[in-house]
Amino acid sequence: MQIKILQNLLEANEEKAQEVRDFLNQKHIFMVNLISSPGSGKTTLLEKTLPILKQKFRVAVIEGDVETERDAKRLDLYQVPVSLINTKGACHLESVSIEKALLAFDLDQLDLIFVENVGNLVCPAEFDIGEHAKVAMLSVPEGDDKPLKYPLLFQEASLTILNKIDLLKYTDFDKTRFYDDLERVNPNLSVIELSCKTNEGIDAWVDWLDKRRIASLNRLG
Ligand SMILES: Nc1nc2c(ncn2[C@@H]2O[C@H](COP(=O)(O)OP(=O)(O)O)[C@@H](O)[C@H]2O)c(=O)[nH]1
Ligand SMILES: [Mg+2]
Repeated sequence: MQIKILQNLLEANEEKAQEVRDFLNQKHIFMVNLISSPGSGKTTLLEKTLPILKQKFRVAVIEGDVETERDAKRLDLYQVPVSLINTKGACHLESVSIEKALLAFDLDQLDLIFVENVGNLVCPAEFDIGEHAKVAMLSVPEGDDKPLKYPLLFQEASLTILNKIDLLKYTDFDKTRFYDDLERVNPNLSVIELSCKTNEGIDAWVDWLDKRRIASLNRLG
């Protein structure tokens, strides 16, 4: 019985997610779902990239947080539209809340939307929110074993960002093991090594977004 209910929930979420994606496609908006553990650097990455991206695209952010407006306030400083979803305990965002959050934006004035999902490597991987790409972020201090421990996220993602590479020299993070495990979980996954501290990898990330957005628009014809 419980299994059936969960299945119905997932199906309803996927239906709504497809509606959200169709709607975004009509508006030619590319949406990225940024997923990681709490503290990996999602908000910091947005703080680093918004000033660059704002020069090329009309950008907005949907900020998912269990509680507080803290991250939304951090991003508000960059003068882009920010829509906050407080999940009040839920460990992920769902497509129905994304649909509501989109109402806060003038969608005829946007090219790109980032969703900062709730910090968690498990639940957000299971829920399609109508995004065009999931980006899995992992930071060096979390350890190199995460792709094998949380395979679904790395299978669902179009890109992995390995953040905080400035800390590599202070940890026993084994890059060889990390890449070997990632290859086992998803051999097609691209990886960008990045540091929000030194800015290494930021250009590659902006470039990836640019190319991926164009590819998504071209698919629409
Ligand atoms: N050393 C280092 N610290 C980072 C880097 N990126 C983020 N941080 C720090 O990690 C902490 C958590 O970052 P935050 O963006 O709030 O993580 P979030 O919970 O994923 O949004 C903050 O103290 C950041 O300054 C990085 O590349 N290197
Ligand atoms: Mg954050």
